[in-house]
Amino acid sequence: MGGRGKFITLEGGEGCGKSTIMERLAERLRAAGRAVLTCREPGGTEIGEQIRQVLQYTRYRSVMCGETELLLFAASRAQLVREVIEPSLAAGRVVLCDRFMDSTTVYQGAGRGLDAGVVAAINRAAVGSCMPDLTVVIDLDPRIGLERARGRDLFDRMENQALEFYERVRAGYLALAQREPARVKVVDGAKDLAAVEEEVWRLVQDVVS
Ligand code: T5A
Repeated sequence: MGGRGKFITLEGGEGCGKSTIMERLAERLRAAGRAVLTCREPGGTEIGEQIRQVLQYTRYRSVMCGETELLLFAASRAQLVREVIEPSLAAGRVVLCDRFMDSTTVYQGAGRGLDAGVVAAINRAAVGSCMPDLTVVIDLDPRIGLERARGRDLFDRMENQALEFYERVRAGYLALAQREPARVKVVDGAKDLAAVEEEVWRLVQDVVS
């Protein structure tokens, strides 16, 4: 296939259904004849997976400052963009990414309260011109999301926060969608899985067709 591919990111709070929806989207796109690459953040490269370990590892949880956390997420992303995402887009693939720069805007900015201008500058340095063509935010009450995510292999650093933290994250995503309505679309994650999948599929089709 000729031409640059499309870059689609999935965002939302814990347990909103991003990973499940991403796998279903990938299957549907492949069935429609598209070459698809899926990836997740933090991680997705050997370096990124090592950074993920540092971010996730409980021993560091109490001592890691917000600035370190911000830079580690950005470092993982910088590597993923250059090593995986850009080459895949150049090869014409549809790239689906479970979390991307908006997670940093929302978790480190709105959630942790780091300076929005600093977070935006770090994000820009990490992604360069590699902006998503579409970002789908799966919006869900964090109490439902955390309940769904319970029992999974938890990403400990973030999942032991107080409920107010996740409320700020949710509000951060909704504010982002208001600021960038052309790129960022919100889907109601409280609907059943099939309904959420259909809604996201419609948005994706608008971008890939
Ligand atoms: N982070 C990440 C930052 O702080 N800054 C950053 O820059 C980045 C990139 C990542 C953590 O790191 C933080 C954010 C996170 O705290 P993670 O391990 O990747 O952690 O965890 P999450 O991305 O939060 O992934 P989760 O697995 O928790 O959530 P998903 O992927 O949204 O949910 P999913 O698909 O696994 O579904 C959870 C369960 O719910 C069911 C599924 O079947 C599954 O059992 N489900 C539904 N049930 C009913 N109705 C629906 N509509 C459902 N959708 C899914």
